[in-house]
Order: sequence, then C-alpha cells, then structure tokens
Amino acid sequence: MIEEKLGAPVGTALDRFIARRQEEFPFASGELSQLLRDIALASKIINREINRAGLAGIEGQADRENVQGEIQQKLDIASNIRFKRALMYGGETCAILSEEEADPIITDEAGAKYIVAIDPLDGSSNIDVNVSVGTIFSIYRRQSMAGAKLTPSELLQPGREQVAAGYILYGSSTMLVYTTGYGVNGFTLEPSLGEYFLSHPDMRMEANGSIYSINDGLYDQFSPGLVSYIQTCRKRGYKARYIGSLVADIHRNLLKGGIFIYPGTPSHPNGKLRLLYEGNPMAFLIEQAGGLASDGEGRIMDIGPSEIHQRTPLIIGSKVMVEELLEMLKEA
Ligand code: AHM
Ligand code: MG
Repeated sequence: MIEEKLGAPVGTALDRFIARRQEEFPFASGELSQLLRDIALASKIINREINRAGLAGIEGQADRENVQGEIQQKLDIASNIRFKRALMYGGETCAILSEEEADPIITDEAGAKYIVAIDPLDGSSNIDVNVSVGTIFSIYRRQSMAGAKLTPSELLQPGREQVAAGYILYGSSTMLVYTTGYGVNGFTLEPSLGEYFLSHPDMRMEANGSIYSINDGLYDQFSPGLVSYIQTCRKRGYKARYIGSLVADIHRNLLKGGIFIYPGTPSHPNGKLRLLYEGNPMAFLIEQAGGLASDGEGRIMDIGPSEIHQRTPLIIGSKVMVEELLEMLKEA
C-alpha cells in the first residue's frame, strides 16, 4: 500500500517530509515539492507579520475593497503580496487565482506546470480581535503544453482535479495541514527554529461527531430541511461552535468530529464562501481525511466552475453528519 510506504515518523521537518514523499513517486520531478516549500516559506513571513500586527500598525482596514466589494484589511493586502511573490519567483506556477485579485495572474514562467488558487488570509476581519485566521491553497496541473497560452477551462477545473491542497492556521500555534491525495498530514511551526515539524501524521476525521458550526444569525433564512437538522442537533445536545474563521472552524471539526455549514439563503443563494479557494481545497482535505463535502445537491469537487470568484453553499465534515443533513434537505 502506498499509504503505508509514505509513512514518516512524528517530528520530521516539513522539507524532509516533502522530499521523502517525492522520492516515493516515480517520475516526480520536484516542482510540486518546491511549490509546497514556497507556500510554507511565505506562510512563515505572514505568520511573523500577524504576530506583530498590533505593534507594526498593520492591523485594521485598508480603505480599499476587493473585487467582491469586501473591505480589505491591511494584512489581506500584505499576505496577497507575500504569496504572489513566493509563487511568481518560485518558478513552478503559471497562473495564480487569488481572492484579492479581480483577474487571474498569468506569470512569465513559460515552462511552469501548476495553477494555484489561494485565499491569502481568510477570516482577516478577526485579526483586530486576536482570533485565529488562515491561508487556504489549492493546486492544479496545467493541461496545455508548457509555453502555450492558458485556456479559461484550465483555470476553471473542477476540484477533483486538484493535485494538492491545504491550509495554514495562524492560531495559538501555527499549523500547516496539506494533502497531495494520499492522506492528510499536519505540521506545527516551531517558532524559535522557524521550521514546521510533523505533529499530526495521517489525520483522520471521526465518521460521526457532536459539534455543529453555522452562523446562527442567519437562522430565519434557513431552508426547512436545515431548520430541522439544527433542531435535531439542539435536541441531541450537540455543541454549537462557530468562530467565523473558516480554517479554524474546519481544523477543530477535523480534529474532534463535526459539521460546518455555510448555507445559501434567499438573499444569497450561493452563500458566502468561494468555490475555488475555500470550498474545493477544504473538500479535498476533508474527503482525504474520511469526511464529505457537498453544496447540498452534489459533491463540491464535482462542480464545474464558471468563474473564478464563484461562491458555493458548503456542507462539510464528518460523513454521518453530512449524510444526515443531506437526507433532511431532500425530505423537506
Ligand atoms: P473572507 O474570505 O472575506 O475572510 O470571509 C470568509 C470568512 C470565513 O473564514 C468564515 O467561515 C466566514 O467568512 C464567516 O462568515 P459570516 O461572518 O457571514 O458567518
Ligand atoms: Mg476567504
């Protein structure tokens, strides 16, 4: 079994872990490994900036809006710049799709093989109040020959085509969690060494759980099926846990078992979260850990995107919980 072959002892440094995995894949040329290292490096710089934000005067709003009309935080802009630089100078990325950029960034790297979708700093409105934030990334292989002009369909591949995805959680400790389709592994940043070490090997999500995470302020707009499910959770005495920072909410549920729901509502039928750099990477990770991710009708990773900033309802988490909610949505 390849999964067994890929095992690595706890405490392995991220670079070594990535290199060891690459050796296991025949024909792997190392570019994906380098790309993952580039992302890890940029995340360390952002981690430093987040930690110092209050002192450096870089928390708060930037008096600018992104393409979706949302007010950007100063750290949204700084994180976007850090990741863009890391990905562009790294040389493995031919296109970057960022939550903070209206259009795809096509790099000059004619031979580069990978397309990266990224939310550089998710939940950034939480920074001012010292609550966890995150970075979410998703990696696709280009389909055209190196050097050819990228086609729109290459930039809009369904999530099932992802070759890697992950998140960085800037929390009480900073963690990088990623998958390349052979399970999920979590690394914790050792700040004094500036290095990520394997701390959560082969992460698996409980098939069932007792945590539900949803913005209860939207309750009056929930569909009848969703209302029944939430009432069921309450009757069973499940814990309601919602940080409002996707990475932190998903990370907790991944470790403890649970369901995260961001539904569509009559005013926002596709909800709030973005398919390419929030829904798909989280779906890839959670499925790899044994969970499920749906938009209420089908698998998140089977959605064929029509535009890069597309939104999607998101129901994601422990398999039994997601299945039960989907059943109730169907019956209602
Ligand atoms: P952002 O990408 O603009 O930071 O927004 C995404 C965040 C997620 O982290 C979180 O799950 C969600 O917005 C919370 O939204 P709400 O405040 O509507 O519950
Ligand atoms: Mg976001």
